[in-house]
Amino acid sequence: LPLFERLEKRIVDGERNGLEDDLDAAMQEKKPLEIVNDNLLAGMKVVGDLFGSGQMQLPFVLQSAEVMKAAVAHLEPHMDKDDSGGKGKIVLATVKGDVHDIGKNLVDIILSNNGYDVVNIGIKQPITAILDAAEENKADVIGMSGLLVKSTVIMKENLEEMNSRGVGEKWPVMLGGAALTRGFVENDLTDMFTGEVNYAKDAFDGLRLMDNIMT
Ligand code: B1M
Repeated sequence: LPLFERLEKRIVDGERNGLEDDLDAAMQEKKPLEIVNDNLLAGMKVVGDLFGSGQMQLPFVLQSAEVMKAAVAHLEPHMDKDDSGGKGKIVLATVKGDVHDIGKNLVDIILSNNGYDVVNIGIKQPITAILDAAEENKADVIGMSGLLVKSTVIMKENLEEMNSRGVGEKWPVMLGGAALTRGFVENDLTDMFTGEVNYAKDAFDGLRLMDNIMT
């Protein structure tokens, strides 16, 4: 297979052997982020479709996720960076009950590489932990990720909790993840939340939103 198709297939097959060599060769032709967007995410999409239609079992999805993570970790040091920091601080978490973190970690990379301070507190985080981290780190923004349909319900509950604690206006909230839609955020969450809630379609949309919020 040609190099870029092979890279996509590596994600689908969960094949790590020789991954770094292929990535190094790919970086001769494309920027690391283009490789992530064009090839690696394309592979993850195939994995999601195969899993969703019952043609792939969970342990293989996990292997694909591991290869995806290894690939991003190998590319990350080569990405263009604005290391200045200080443009603003965001606490990032995957919400309670949800283990998916590849997307959240990509958001972390994109924001960190573009001058934001990111406090990434990990997966399965209850709102109490998210708010504690925002308070302790004097965050400007709270970011929540979730990929399960039930995580969209959790996000709504989290905003309700922020309302009831009276901290809705303290932190603008950014939400993302495959189960969310702009419609859900704009129709179901904007009015019930006392503060500002934004939907980010992908990591670059997240960066654009952060730039808007912080200026
Ligand atoms: Co799971 N899983 N999974 N999974 N998994 C999905 C989400 C699913 C859609 C697959 C499917 O059925 N087609 C489905 C959810 C269905 C639903 O809720 N209706 C599903 C399921 C069912 C499950 C389990 C329940 C399976 C089981 O146990 N029976 C289980 C859940 C466990 C739990 O959470 N409690 C489970 C487990 C797993 C693995 C552990 C095997 C693995 C995750 C590994 C990991 O993340 N460390 C996994 C994977 C890999 C997937 C799919 C295949 C791929 C997800 C991914 O990484 N995509 C996924 C299929 C899919 O999404 N269509 C699936 C790539 C990633 C870059 O995209 O995260 O969307 P994404 O992030 C994007 C944007 O959404 C956005 O930017 C990113 C980059 O552009 N974004 C943000 C994300 N967060 C953001 C936050 C922001 C801003 C933007 O600001 C804060």
